[in-house]
Amino acid sequence: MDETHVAKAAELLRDAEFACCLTGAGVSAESGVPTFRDLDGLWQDHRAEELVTIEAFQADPRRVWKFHHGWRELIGSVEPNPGHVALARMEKILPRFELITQNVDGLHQAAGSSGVIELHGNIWDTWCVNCRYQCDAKLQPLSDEPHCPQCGAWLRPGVIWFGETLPIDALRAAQRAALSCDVMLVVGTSAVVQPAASLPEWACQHGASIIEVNPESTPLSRIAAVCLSGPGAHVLPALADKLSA
Ligand code: BV8
Ligand code: ZN
Repeated sequence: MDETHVAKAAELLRDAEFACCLTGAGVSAESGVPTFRDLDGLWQDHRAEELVTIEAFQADPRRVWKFHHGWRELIGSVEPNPGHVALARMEKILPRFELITQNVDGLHQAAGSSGVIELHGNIWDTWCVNCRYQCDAKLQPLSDEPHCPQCGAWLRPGVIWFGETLPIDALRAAQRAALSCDVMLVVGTSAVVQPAASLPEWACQHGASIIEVNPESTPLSRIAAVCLSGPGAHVLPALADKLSA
């Protein structure tokens, strides 16, 4: 991690009236949550389209629930890492800081971030496919093949599957932030999944500086004012330390 790049990123964030942050699966990697597309990613032995789509659920709800129960069990056993904690610190250090995540693991909230904009839902939410029944699987453990206590239909995980539109309030809030921020910190995303991946482009087109935190380069690297090449759990605490110095 290049110290001059960290210093430049800290200066951009310090000078910003409004900074926002977009995170992807990479920010949770050091917590032990596999990323989607990296070599040990969840989808290497599954095709995403087979598991995280409404069609897959309608075709075989048991198989999709098996995947999501495993996903919940794994996420339930991990803790936020220093990268999540550093982002929660930035919310307190900077005048205005909004966090947008593609992740469904709830680890930003567990680390103390507030007002987190969850673009793809949350793995602990559970909805009925037929009526308005909802529940929080953290508070109310579910059977392997959960059905609605009110109408008997299947329950589903409260995550946004491929081919499903994002929660309109979350998407609007994220788009508003992208169009009005001075700086966007982009952490741990391969910038493949739309419409989330367009947010940094929108921010850049509206004059914001992009800071990318990722051990690899991505399609966003070309528009980044600063690329901090390294894991979020090391880079983000260094950045937060610089900001609070
Ligand atoms: C939509 C919830 C309108 C599930 C997820 C055909 C039909 C239908 C739609 C499409 C289509 N073709 C394209 C689309 C659009 C589609 C899409 O974008 N597809 C992609 C694959 C091309 N999008 C959608 O369907 C969205 N809805 O468009 O609605 C619509 C409706 C109908 C028809 C058309 C359009 C819905 C997308 C939401 C899908 N749900 N998650 C679940 O989680 O179980 S997406 C899933 O991918 C996760 O949320 C994840 O966060 C997200 C993005 O991935 P990343 O976070 O970037 O993770 P990834 O593994 O890819 O990268 C990790 C990065 O971290 C890497 O860069 C790595 O280098 C880095 N890293 C690794 N270690 C570290 C690190 N960085 C920092 N520190 C480290 N230690
Ligand atoms: Zn119901």
